[in-house]
Amino acid sequence: MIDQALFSNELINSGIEFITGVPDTLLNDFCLHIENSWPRDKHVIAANEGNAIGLAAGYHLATGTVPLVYMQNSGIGNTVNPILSLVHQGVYSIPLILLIGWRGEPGRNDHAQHKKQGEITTTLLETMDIPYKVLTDDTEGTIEALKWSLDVAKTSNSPVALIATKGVFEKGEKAGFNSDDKQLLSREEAINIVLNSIPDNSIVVASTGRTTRELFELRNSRHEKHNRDFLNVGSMGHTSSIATGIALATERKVVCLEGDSSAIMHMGSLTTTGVMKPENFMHIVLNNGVHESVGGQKSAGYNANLTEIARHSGYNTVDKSVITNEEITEAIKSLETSDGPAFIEIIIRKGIRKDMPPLKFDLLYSKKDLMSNLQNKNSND
Ligand SMILES: Cc1ncc(C[n+]2csc(CCOP(=O)(O)OP(=O)(O)O)c2C)c(N)n1
Repeated sequence: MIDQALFSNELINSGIEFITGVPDTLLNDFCLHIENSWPRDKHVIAANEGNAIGLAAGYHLATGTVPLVYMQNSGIGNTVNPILSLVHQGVYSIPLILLIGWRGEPGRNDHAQHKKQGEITTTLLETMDIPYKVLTDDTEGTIEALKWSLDVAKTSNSPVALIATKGVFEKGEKAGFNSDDKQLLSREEAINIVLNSIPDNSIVVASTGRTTRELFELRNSRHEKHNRDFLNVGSMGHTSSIATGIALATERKVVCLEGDSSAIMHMGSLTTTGVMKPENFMHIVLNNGVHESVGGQKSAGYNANLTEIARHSGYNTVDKSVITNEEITEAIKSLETSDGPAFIEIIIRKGIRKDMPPLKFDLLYSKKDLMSNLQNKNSND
């Protein structure tokens, strides 16, 4: 693994003065190092990867320097529009360095949601006319590739990518629970309380990362079936849209359980749900203020009043975020019969249970199981 301070110095010495992006597991240590060492106005953790391209383009317009945008390859999709219609050579021709974590790299075992994206990562870049180099665990090679990328970005006035394979920027160690937050519930405790408080046959849609993993484990430990859950293991930022789509087509209660970064990634969808007003829909955001599942980098969740945003988008709320078992139970009860969609923000503590097993399940089987449950009007599951 490269020394992050050395890499950061190389960036500064090469004239890169602005970094933005969405954190990724494979870039975990790089993201944390930059978060802790770069000035607050020179490193921005963006809501989504397209947001990061826009910020970087703006910074370039104001300074003429070449910004760096980091992301997991699953975020390339979010950048396609601003890359092709803003920074591409045929449009405003803006030089950027893209640092991309390569999940699902061919030949490496990874989860289903990363496989296709991993397979076509380089093809996608080629299709968008973005030259790239693949970084391996070799410090000298990485520094050389950085120099190459800057030269090419500057001479071509367009984006260039560095693709990081596993082990180049990743420490692999995850933070445990922070003892300062002891008065707050863990995500797992909060999910358990939600499951205790909603009707048994509610459909639960959970967001990518720890939330899906913990919901799955809780169903096992509670001896409950999985056929009422949709685990949105990929497609970050679209969980509440999936849940709203289900809610519009069923009379059952539909509960979306979502991390704050996931809710923020495409937060415009709140306004769509607010317009459609499904009365059987409850959106619960588990706000720890960080991107826990990829290393604990800050998210805007610590700064935003999600309850107010939801209220003004057309949701019914309890007017404030909730923290304790009693507050969560009370909030769910008071929004049980609601004349529109309901929204609850639970403030939870940072940190993860380190002995949580990896999520292993058959995606197609679980989809069929959920669909037959949803389409069986007599089902009590
Ligand atoms: C489009 C996209 N960008 C980035 C990622 C990588 N990623 C997976 S989980 C996650 C953080 C999720 O944070 P949050 O929703 O707050 O839940 P937490 O992990 O904190 O419980 C990120 C950035 C992704 N899967 N998809």
